[in-house]
Formats: sequence, C-alpha cells, structure tokens
Amino acid sequence: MSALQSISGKNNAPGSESYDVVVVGAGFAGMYMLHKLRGLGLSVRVYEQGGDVGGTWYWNRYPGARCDVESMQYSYSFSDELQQQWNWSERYAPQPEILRYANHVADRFGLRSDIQLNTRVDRAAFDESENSWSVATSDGRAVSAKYVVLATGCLSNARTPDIKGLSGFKGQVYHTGHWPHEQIDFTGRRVGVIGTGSSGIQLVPVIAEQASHLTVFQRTANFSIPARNAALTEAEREAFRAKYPEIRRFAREEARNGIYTEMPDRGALDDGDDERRAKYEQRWSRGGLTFMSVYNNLALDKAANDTAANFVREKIAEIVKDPQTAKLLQPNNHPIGSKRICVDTDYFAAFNRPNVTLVDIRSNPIEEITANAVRTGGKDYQVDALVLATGFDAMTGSVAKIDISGRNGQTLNQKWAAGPKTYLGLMSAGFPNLFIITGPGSPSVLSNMIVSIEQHVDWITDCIGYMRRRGFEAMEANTVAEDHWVAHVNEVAHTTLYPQANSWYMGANIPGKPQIFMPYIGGVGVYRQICNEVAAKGYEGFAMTAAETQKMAASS
Ligand code: N01
Repeated sequence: MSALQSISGKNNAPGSESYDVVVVGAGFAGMYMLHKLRGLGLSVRVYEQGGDVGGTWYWNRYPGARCDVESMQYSYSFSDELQQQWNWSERYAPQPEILRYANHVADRFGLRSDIQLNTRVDRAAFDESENSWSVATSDGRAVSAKYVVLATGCLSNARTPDIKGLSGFKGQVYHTGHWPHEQIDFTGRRVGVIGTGSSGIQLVPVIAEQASHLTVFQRTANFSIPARNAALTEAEREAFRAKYPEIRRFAREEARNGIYTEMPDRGALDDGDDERRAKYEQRWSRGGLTFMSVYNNLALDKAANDTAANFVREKIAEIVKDPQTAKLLQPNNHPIGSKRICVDTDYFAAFNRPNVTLVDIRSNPIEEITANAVRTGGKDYQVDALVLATGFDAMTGSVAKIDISGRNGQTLNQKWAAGPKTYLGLMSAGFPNLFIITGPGSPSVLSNMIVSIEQHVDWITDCIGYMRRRGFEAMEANTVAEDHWVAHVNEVAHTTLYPQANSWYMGANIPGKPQIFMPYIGGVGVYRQICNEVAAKGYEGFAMTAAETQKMAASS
C-alpha cells in the first residue's frame, strides 16, 4: 500500500492531486513562501485552517490587538513597491489594518488561487520509495507533494486552561487567540480577564472603558513599556521609506532581534546612577520594545538587569495610585525581558479606574469557576463574561497537532517528546523534505517575525532551487549536525537570564511540556550568517539523495 493510500484510506489513482510543494498555513510565512516558490516555477498548494489569510492576525482580533514592533518595520521587505506604497496609519497598526495588509498582499501578488481556506492539514506521511509526502486534509482529500513546508505559526495553538467549573460557566467565554468575528460589546457587563501577558495587557484598558466592572485575575505580574502609539504623518512615513534600504539591511544583518535601533556599546553598570536613569527615562518616553536595548548586558547580567527592572517597578508605582495594587502589579519573580516584554497603552493607569479590580491569583489560585463567578480566596467575583488571555502552546503546539510521520514511520511527536530537535530550526532529522518556518531552534519569536520569516523563506527557496538544479530528490538534516545545533541553542540560552523565567519560551506554561529553551538566542544577524555559510558549503550538515543513486552527503 502506498503512503497515499495508507493515510487517506482511499486509493489514489494516477492523476490524483500532486504538487511540488504543500505549504501549511497562509499567514505571513505561508503567503511569502507561496510567492517565492512560484518564482521557481513550482506547483504549490497552501492549506489554511482559517477562513481567510493572515494567520495570527486572522485569529487574534480581540479589542486592543495591535503589533508591538513598529509597523514600518513589521512589514514585508521583499517588494520595494509594496513597502513604498502601503500607508501604515499608526506607529503600531491595529489588528484590522494588519489583516487588511495581509489581504492586500494576497491580492496584489495573486496568491489566492493556490490557497485553499477552511482546510486543516491533519496528517503527512513520508513515502520513502517515492521520496515524497502524502498529505491528508480535513476535507477528506489526500495529495502528494515532494516537499512540505510548515508555516504554521509559533503562537497559533490557543490554550484554554483546565480550570475547575469552566465548562459550567453560564456567561460567554472568549479566548484572545480565537476571538469571534462579530463585534463584542462589553458595555454594561461585568467582565473577568484571566491572564496578564501581552494579550491581556493590550485588552484590559479597552475593555475597562466598556465594562460596568472589570476584574483582572493576575497570576504573574509582567513588565510592560508604554507603546507611545500615535498616528504616523506622511512626513514620517516618507522619512522611513527613504531610509528603507539601510533599515532593512540593518534589521537582517546586524540587529539581534530584527529591529532597526541603536546598538548599545555599554553595560548598565558602566554608567553612574544619574546617567543611567536619564537613559531609561529617555527610552521610557520614546516607548516600545527597544527599551531593552539601552544597554548591552540587560539580558546577561542580573545586577545590570535589576537596574532596568527597578526603574520599571518605580514607574508602575508612580502611575498606579493605590499602593497595594501598585505592589501587586510590580513584577518580582523574573528578570525584565526574560519573559516576553509587553508594550501597552495605559495598562497600568487602567487600575486607577473605579470599575477595575486586580485580583492576585498567585497567592490565592482560582478555586473554581461557578455558573456566574470566579471563586478565589473563598470569595466569588461575579462576572457575565470571561476573557481567557491565557496564551498558546507556543512554537511546537501547531506542529504537534498534525500527525507527521517520517522515515520508518517515526512520528515527529515521538521524536520531539522530550523537546523539539531541529537543525537550524529548519529541518528535523528523519523527516526529509519537510521544512519549518521560524521553528524551534531559530531566532523566531525573539525577533521581528517578518524579518525571520523572510530569511527562512529565502533560504528554503534557494535550497529547493539548488536541489532541483543538481537532481537531488530528498534532503534531510543529519543527526550529528542536529545534535550539535540543539546543544548550541541550549548553551547560548544558558549564557543569558532567559531560562530564569517560567516562560512560554521554555514551554513552562503548558503542564507536562518538556522545559527546554526553544528559540535561538544568538541573534538574527549571526543566525543568518550561519545559515548562509551552511548553504555556501553545499548545505553542510544536511544529506541529499539523488534521484537515481543512494544517499550521499551534499557536503562530501
Ligand atoms: O500569552 P502569555 P499572551 N490560571 O502566555 C496566564 C505574542 N503577542 O497571549 O505567566 C491563571 O504571554 C499566564 O500566567 P503565568 C507575544 O509574543 C504579541 O498574552 O503563566 N492564569 C499569563 O499571565 C506574547 O508573549 C502581541 O503565571 C493563567 C497569561 O495567562 C505571546 O503572543 C500581542 C493560567 C498568558 O500570557 C503570548 O501572549 C499579544 C491559568 N490556568 C500576544 N494559564 C503583540 O503585541 C495561563 N495564565 C504583537
């Protein structure tokens, strides 16, 4: 029985659908992948679970959702016409505008004809005799493809926590990562928000303006920097556009996180108290994620980190009038930046409103959710609606939902049971011709995602082009290279303060998930150089199989 038959249960007669490449997901990664592969003249089918393109920006449509990297930078760079013509309205565009941009890209580059919406990829099996994948989709079809590219997103598998009584709650329950398409009006309603990560921090001030009462259930206080969002003027857009060649080059090649900003050349302890405070003040007034790049050792040295953390804690105390609430909002169990730092608009000030209450569920965990209340510390907080801003099974969650089997029938879930293993975050040994975009082991979520997406897509496209020109049928990471890379990723992470936090970077938010630091922290510039060198050496660390011959190492 062929793999096609075995996974679909159907007999796929000759003439059944076959593509050069199947791409899973039509977010920013999947769309650009399609565009590039078309450039190689390949047949491509993109499957997208959602009802439209946009990925994370299709699903995360909660009130207040917007990007936290400036839009002039959180945008594609591959088309100069596109970046010169698209008008971002604000410094940080709101979700509907980013989704409009995704749709514009789909239309502008004529992508829709190769994208099948409302279709999940359920299974993919590698057929060793054919060196190709058979892919089964939720509409009951099975197709074959030489290559599969997982463009499934790092934060796509929304996680609903297992809280006693949640299913018996009589009001409405919303998850930020699965927000309804219709407008939700909280006017006059008592709303409970569980979760104070980036999503919770963005939506609290917006819902506070509508709700009759908002109760925020906080387990971990987070560091957040004001966004200082504002409308962009035409002059600002023009100034940016004029500098695009340098901005994009810097973001790709020099920045650690794919964002154009000053590179710090001093550590926090190299400055005296006054000078340091002045620098933090300046960054706080400027707003945004680049607060963390004021010094070069905030992620490395706890004493340096403490100076920034203390500054932000002081700011929280200045903003929040009630000292007890301010104290609860001051993060105290992780170094600043070791959990994804948040960017907000009036988050802390929202707690000065008479209709907002903060409840500490670290000291008193939620006991249960009743028909109309959240019970904690023996007290019932009455709510009509609950918002779960409880995050995602990050980086591996959306991959794990697909039943992927590689050589010898081994599944990716089996292989990754003790934590994800990849070479360069791009491929996993034993799974030939299966590429992952911004997978674990690459800078990914520690960077401006679009910069990392474009780099992976370009690399994968070049790689497939190389294989076709030389008649290679299959490509696979070799185990030794993979083991070295996994060790390197781990080693670099442990030179920083990041592993000190219970973060989703570590898988710590998912009960039972192996705790391994998943993204590569070495920086996008360094990482790009490594990937380029690997390619220049004939894809060193990967084995390639020619059509008519046995396996041979590309690098030998
Ligand atoms: O999710 P999170 P998120 N009981 O995992 C709490 C990106 N993003 O959706 O920290 C009670 O950060 C949990 O508490 P704790 C960005 O990369 C970007 O907010 O585990 N509480 C935490 O407070 C971000 O990092 C933007 O103690 C529970 C919260 O829920 C990533 O997405 C906007 C709980 C989850 O925070 C994820 O952010 C939004 C339980 N059982 C998101 N389970 C931009 O601005 C979880 N929590 C671009």
